[in-house]
Amino acid sequence: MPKLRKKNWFTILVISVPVVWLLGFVLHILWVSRKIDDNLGTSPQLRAEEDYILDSTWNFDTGPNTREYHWIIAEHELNPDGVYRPMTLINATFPGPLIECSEGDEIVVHVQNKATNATSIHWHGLFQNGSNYMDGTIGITQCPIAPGQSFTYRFNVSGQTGTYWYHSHMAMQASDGLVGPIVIHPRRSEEIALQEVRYMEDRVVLVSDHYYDLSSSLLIQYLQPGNENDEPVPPAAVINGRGLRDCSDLPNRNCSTTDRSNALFDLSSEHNTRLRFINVGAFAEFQIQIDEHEFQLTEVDGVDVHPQAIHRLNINPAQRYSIIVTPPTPNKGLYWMRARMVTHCFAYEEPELSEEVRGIIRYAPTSEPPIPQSKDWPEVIEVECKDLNTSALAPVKELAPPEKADDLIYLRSSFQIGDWRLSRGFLNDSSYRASISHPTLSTFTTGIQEKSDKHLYSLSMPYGFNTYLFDPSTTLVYQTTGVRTIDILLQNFDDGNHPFHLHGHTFWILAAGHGYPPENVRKGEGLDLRNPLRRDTASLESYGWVLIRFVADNPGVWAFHCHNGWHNEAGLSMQFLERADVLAKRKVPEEVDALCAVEGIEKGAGPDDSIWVGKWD
Ligand SMILES: *[C@@H]1O[C@H](CO)[C@@H](O)[C@H](O)[C@H]1NC(C)=O
Ligand SMILES: *[C@@H]1O[C@H](CO)[C@@H](O)[C@H](O)[C@H]1NC(C)=O
Ligand SMILES: *[C@@H]1O[C@H](CO)[C@@H](O)[C@H](O)[C@H]1NC(C)=O
Ligand SMILES: *[C@@H]1O[C@H](CO)[C@@H](O)[C@H](O)[C@H]1NC(C)=O
Ligand SMILES: *[C@@H]1O[C@H](CO)[C@@H](O)[C@H](O)[C@H]1NC(C)=O
Ligand SMILES: *[C@@H]1O[C@H](CO)[C@@H](O)[C@H](O)[C@H]1NC(C)=O
Ligand SMILES: *[C@@H]1O[C@H](CO)[C@@H](O)[C@H](O)[C@H]1NC(C)=O
Ligand SMILES: [Cu+2]
Repeated sequence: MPKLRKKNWFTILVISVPVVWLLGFVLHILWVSRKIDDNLGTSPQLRAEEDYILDSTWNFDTGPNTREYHWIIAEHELNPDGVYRPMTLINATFPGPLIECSEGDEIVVHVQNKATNATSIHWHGLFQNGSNYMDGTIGITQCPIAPGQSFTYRFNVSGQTGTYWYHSHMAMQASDGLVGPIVIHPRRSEEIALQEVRYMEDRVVLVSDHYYDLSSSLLIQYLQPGNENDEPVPPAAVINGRGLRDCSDLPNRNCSTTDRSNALFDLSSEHNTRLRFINVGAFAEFQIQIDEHEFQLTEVDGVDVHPQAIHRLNINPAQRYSIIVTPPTPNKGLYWMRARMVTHCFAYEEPELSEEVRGIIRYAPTSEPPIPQSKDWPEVIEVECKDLNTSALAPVKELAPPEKADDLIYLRSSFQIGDWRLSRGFLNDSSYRASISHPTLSTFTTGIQEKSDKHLYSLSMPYGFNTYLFDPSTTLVYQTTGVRTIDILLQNFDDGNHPFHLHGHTFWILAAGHGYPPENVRKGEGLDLRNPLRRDTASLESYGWVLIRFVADNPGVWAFHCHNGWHNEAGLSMQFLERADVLAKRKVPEEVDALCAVEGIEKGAGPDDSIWVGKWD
């Protein structure tokens, strides 16, 4: 080996210093940028206004397309209205991303659960015809997605258009932030026919009650002995995930409103805008107004209706309404949108309560912070738990229900205080408890395919409650064979307002009232069947009743439940197992069944009654 001369050493040194320095610099930059990336991935944020504006260049007439999404579900601390609270979010953003698609499209959502509790996503209002196992309903169509697990929802959207949403169907997890909008576009020509007031811009507006504590801790308090159905009162509300609390009102909370503001809607001052309201909250009914604006109501739960001019919109949890807003003349530029919770239905005085949340409608950009000087509509605030009067709303696409129902199911909805002073929700004598590891769908299909026990179910039995496979005291399952038309007459024996939702269908609202249903209603006679309103979530008012009709033609198991999260968890839920003959021949895909075998699926489930009373057998 030749000996290095001194000069060479010197050269190496001179060259290597800047090289090492440069290398270090590059490594440093890489490290910093990786850190920034990590932060972008995990530091939670509020959804940007533009994310909820529908695509103005949407091509209505192509397709079908596949819309594919990757969602990471994880826990974060976020302060949507100033108050920090633990939340469970999709991709660290509140509320969840918009799914915008056309009728006929295939939706693929890869869900990766990085949270500490199990989850599931339900696609509210979607028919899932042929894909019942993608309905996302714990205890009914699937087992939860355990922490650390992934699951892919894959289904086609067909036979429906309009405004829908998605949410977790695991206990009350939706209320911790797992909610988001879905919009299904029809063909252009159909859209023009169905929406009778033209508009140029199109947006979604999510309204929601907003709690400061985790739903799991509120739920355990609500269900504990001695609580007579005192639903937790939400201290606040948000519009598109935003609110603005005065932190000095909340000395016991970690609150900061730096970078927080009311939801801001920059609307065109020339053209009409469609606003698709969705109540994604757990409990509160909202009354929505825009100062000095009248608007046209044009859609109810995905069903386009002839325009109705109103200036106040009442919306219950899970319901959707589209309104068309026309810019006023003269135009003041700035107006308040007010979303008020109907506090009459609240069980107690909540010291932290701020019942109204506001958004800002802005017609022209301003340099100053936008503070509207607009005036509220003058009438008094609602004093009863009453829904919007929908009897004047008529669907554009006329569809008369079958003239007579094959079956009438009359059910009494009530809260009863039973043993151990536990207050629970009942449909007649049944109070639902989700069987986390044995969803109805697989219990039925595997039961039928593995055992040929004739008594297991009776396919020759055209209809009735399946009390052979399911204990009706906790799992009330109405089973049908073939296609049947079913009337449900629900009567409310308490003072709450219950937005009842049927999965997999829209139903007709045939009649509604208060007190005892009249004889003709009980017999299903003398009803106006000429084009009654159809929707998927109907209000059962305080001491009221409602008669709905639907055609049980969608093979699967479909939940029918109160969409008030607290009431659903207290047991106000039953199921329809439709077309048992068709379903018996179908298999639940392996990847859906496989969810049940994973450890941790019960994490985050509502409390079992046995935690208070102990187990007796
Ligand atoms: C969510 O995050 C994943 C992983 O970073 C990414 O692939 C996906 O595009 C994000 N989705 C949305 C809707 O932001
Ligand atoms: C969706 O539609 C496509 C094309 O019609 C079909 O091949 C596929 O099986 C459907 N998927 C489901 C889940 O029904
Ligand atoms: C408030 O919450 C934020 C976010 O979790 C945290 O960074 C901050 O330290 C908290 N402040 C107080 C006073 O607890
Ligand atoms: C609802 O509206 C209909 C038609 O506009 C009207 O006949 C009816 O009296 C209203 N019902 C209530 C309870 O106000
Ligand atoms: C529910 O209870 C009412 C009152 O006892 C009864 O008339 C009705 O038939 C019951 N419904 C069912 C489906 O059993
Ligand atoms: C579901 O599909 C079946 C068979 O194609 C059809 O008869 C039925 O009307 C559909 N039901 C719904 C709710 O989409
Ligand atoms: C997870 O579920 C458990 C049990 O219900 C509950 O105590 C805990 O607070 C939940 N965690 C989150 C982040 O929701
Ligand atoms: Cu209810």
